Amino acid sequence: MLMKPESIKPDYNLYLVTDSGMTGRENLVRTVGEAVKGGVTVVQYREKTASTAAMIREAKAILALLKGTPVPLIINDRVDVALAVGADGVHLGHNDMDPVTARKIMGPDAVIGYSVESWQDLDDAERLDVDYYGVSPIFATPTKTDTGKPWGIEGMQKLRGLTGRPLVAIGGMNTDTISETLMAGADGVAVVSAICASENPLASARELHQIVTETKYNH
Ligand code: TZP
Ligand code: MG
Repeated sequence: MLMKPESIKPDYNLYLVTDSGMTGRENLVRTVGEAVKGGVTVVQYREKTASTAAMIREAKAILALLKGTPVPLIINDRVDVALAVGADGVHLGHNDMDPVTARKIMGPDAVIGYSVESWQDLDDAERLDVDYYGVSPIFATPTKTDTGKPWGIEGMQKLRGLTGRPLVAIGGMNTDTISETLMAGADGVAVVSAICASENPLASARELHQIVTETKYNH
């Protein structure tokens, strides 16, 4: 497996996953901009309803605002959209394009994330050339209800003992839960509603980022 140079390894600390249903389509790009100002370290564009044309337009607008920052843009599910806009990578689950094919298409420098929803997913993923795992879900969340059994804090601890790959926790991550999740071994936390449904995405991102850095570096 090719190792990426340090310079293109993302900082997974605070990972924003977009939801246009929460922000409103017209506020999506602005919300991402505020979240980046507030300290998010990765942006995943996750869009399940828009047309491909609209996705490409929106992803391009997000990429434009990330230009000049170290924050990478990851596209959920859609390798074609990632390539079309020149995004940094894709996030895939076991029903999406397989990571071997995605790697072939996107090349060695692309960031490929893989959702780990079960022990079987972990087993499969360990054999694959992927860059990080989305540990999904940590807690049950109204944002996504068609999930497997939540891993909980104990599941995160067990996963941490089994893999050296970066673990990004998703599902129910908010100001009350991120500390214990990081202390259980997560490298970063991914949030949807904690930022996309916030009245003040900048302030929410800032608060989450502060908790992440205090937990990871001052403990
Ligand atoms: N995948 C697993 S849980 C989830 C996704 C996209 C939603 C997480 O949303 P929230 O609002 O941060 O709990
Ligand atoms: Mg998917």
